[in-house]
Amino acid sequence: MPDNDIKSNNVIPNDLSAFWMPFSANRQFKKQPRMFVSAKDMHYTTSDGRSVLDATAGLWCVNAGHCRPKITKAIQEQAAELDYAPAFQIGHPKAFELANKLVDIAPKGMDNVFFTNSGSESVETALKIALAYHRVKGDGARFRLIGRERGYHGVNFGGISVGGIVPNRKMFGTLLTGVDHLPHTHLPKDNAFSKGQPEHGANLADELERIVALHDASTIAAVIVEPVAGSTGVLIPPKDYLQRLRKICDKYGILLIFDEVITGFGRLGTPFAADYFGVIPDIMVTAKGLTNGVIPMGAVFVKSEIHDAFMNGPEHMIEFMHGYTYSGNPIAAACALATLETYQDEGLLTRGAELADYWQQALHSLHDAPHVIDIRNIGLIGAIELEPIAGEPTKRAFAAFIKAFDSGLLIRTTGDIIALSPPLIIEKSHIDEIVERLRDILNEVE
Ligand code: PXG
Repeated sequence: MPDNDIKSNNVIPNDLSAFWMPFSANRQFKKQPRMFVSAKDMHYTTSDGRSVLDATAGLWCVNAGHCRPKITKAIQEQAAELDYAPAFQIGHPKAFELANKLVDIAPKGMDNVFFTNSGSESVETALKIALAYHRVKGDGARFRLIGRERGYHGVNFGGISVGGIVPNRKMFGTLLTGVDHLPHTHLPKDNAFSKGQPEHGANLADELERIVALHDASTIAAVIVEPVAGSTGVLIPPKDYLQRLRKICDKYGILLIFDEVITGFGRLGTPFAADYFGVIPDIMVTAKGLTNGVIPMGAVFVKSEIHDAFMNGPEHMIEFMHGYTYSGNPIAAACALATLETYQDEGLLTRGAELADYWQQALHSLHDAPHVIDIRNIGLIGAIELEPIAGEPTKRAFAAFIKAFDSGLLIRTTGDIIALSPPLIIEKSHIDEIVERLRDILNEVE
């Protein structure tokens, strides 16, 4: 049997060669494919008919669980009623309704919403709003953007420039100029096995003072950070870190952007991480959970002062030269509205708070499992960091991922870190199952 000729299941194509898969080990995958063919609530079904417990909400996005009836119905009905409407100079009601509903659940003062189609596009949009805002205010010398080491802000040029993941940056030339980075806050020596926010590292926010001293505040437009860094292995902000960052930004007139693509829509047990930490950014980047991951859509929230600063000049003129063919797309908007309704009906935006203690205890019970060098958690996010195999980084965690998949558990790995972010409908029995399976897997991997 050729390598790519998968088991006789007529829903699977025989030839896997044409599709160049994103962020995947293509050759390994095509030799040993893993496919999902259906999903319901907490579980996927594989092409060979096995049930897989979803401990990652897809890719941190299926917060309400899979194939939820209201969402499915809303998409079906919208597709039959108004499939597409031009996004520029013409509207349709659901995009406005959605923006209003989002503002209702957003942190106070974030009164305007710009729609995109992904987290990456939301990031680019936020960076452009920040630069243009200073310019419309007559402060156009503020062109610098400050990101953070180990930050992930999607894959477009602005996002990889302010991001801090070396392999995502090094292939792609000069990137944006005028970018600098804060240090990351991962301090395993001081903070290993912290429950919730770590004690040490708030002082790392003061590095912004050093960056300001180097470049001068008058050249800095914005700082962008993930409140909790997800992709690089769940880096939880030390106590008081975000508060200090907010204060320094205020002191120098620098906009603070929170990238809430992962933390938005209930992941921490509050609607947004801004609510959890009590730190309100000027711009908030979202996607993923906005539509339960079902239809691609992102949303950038801005404070009304920022939006209003653009609303000048002749009224027939376009105020902000930016937007996408699919900004506020009718089917995406209908999907997001039904998602918000599902969150509301089931209290999902705050459900994480009820389960966070149980989740924490369950995860930390793995502290004595083989290879484990750190466990971190906040809300319904968790990470288990493994000791890398000497000279072969990522191999152990990838082996754990494959073993988990084969044994009916979906986890995510990044480097040698297992990241967990289950749908917010998770029950305690699922949490127990995740932890039990992980223990078995860690016992088995080399
Ligand atoms: N910002 C953050 C904070 C993200 O986590 C993006 C932007 C980009 O979103 P899009 O929709 O363009 O992919 C993300 C995406 C993982 C993982 O397992 C994380 C993401 C995507 C895929 C996998 O860590 N985050």
